[in-house]
Amino acid sequence: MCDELQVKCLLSCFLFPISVPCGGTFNATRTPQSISSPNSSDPDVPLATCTWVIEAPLHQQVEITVWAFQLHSQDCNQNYLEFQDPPESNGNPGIRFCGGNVSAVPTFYSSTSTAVIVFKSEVFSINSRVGFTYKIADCNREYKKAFGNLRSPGWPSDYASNVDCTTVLTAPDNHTISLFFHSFGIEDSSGCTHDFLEVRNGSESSSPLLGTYCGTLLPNPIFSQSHELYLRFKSDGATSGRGYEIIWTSSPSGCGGTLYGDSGSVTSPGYPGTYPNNTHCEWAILAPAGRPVTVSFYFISIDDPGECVQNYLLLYDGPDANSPSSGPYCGAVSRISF
Ligand SMILES: [Ca+2]
Repeated sequence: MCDELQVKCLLSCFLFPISVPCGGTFNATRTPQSISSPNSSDPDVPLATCTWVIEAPLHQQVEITVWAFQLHSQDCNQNYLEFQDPPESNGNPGIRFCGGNVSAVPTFYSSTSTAVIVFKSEVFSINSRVGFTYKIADCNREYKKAFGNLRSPGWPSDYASNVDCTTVLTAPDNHTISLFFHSFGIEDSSGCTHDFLEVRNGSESSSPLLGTYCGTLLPNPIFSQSHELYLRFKSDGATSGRGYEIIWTSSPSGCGGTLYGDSGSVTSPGYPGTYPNNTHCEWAILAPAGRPVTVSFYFISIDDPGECVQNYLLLYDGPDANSPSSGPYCGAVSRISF
């Protein structure tokens, strides 16, 4: 039998070292709320992981802004901050940061109404910590990454009246951006004066206009001339639509890049115009783990002398060009599936 003092000692001696209280599930609101990792000066506190699950209401997304980030070790396997985006990241690694440069961690927006933040560190101390704010994301956003998906506010529900949303895409410096419309339905009006999506080549409302879109016809893809694109979506007080779903990617070679998500679209550069000579595009299609990818072509027109040696399309069933391939394809074909 042990007395009360011994029980307390057993609890504090055995429970504290194996569990630093951190993580949990939190509901995002419109007001930003702050969370930071625990701070323990006890050198016996072992390797631990904090997992925060942040939930927004249905059809809303979570915005995470990191304001403190430090790791005492450069070992990125054991010390990192990771944003996960379930269910899209189901099984796939999330976006991971290590080292501890807070300015290198861009604002994170979840794709669905749930965001997961994982902080793994060999110790928790003032030299190894993370602090962030979370809230329901509003529709003004700046994405600093190489690829992603854009959906109109409220998607897959119809967009609301009187919204005015600005999105800036910033890809890595030497990249150009490809923007593919996958679904589109914005109230049609002459000159798109009621509701519209406008796209500009640059990061400002004054950057050169690439197009203003409304109606239900899928707009042609957009290929930027810089690593930045500016989008503004505006609706008036009456008549809504289902909005839009856009897949975007970027690469240093003018075409190609990573395409990520449940479904999407891709075209050759300049489509529906002809592709330029000496075009070489490589796309990587990345789906949530355990989900086989189906690729369907509704239009192929590749001009070649006949053997598909000079001009062709090849598909690789795997992560790189060492994977089993299908093709080469050339000529004119419509509606084939893999
Ligand atoms: Ca309208």
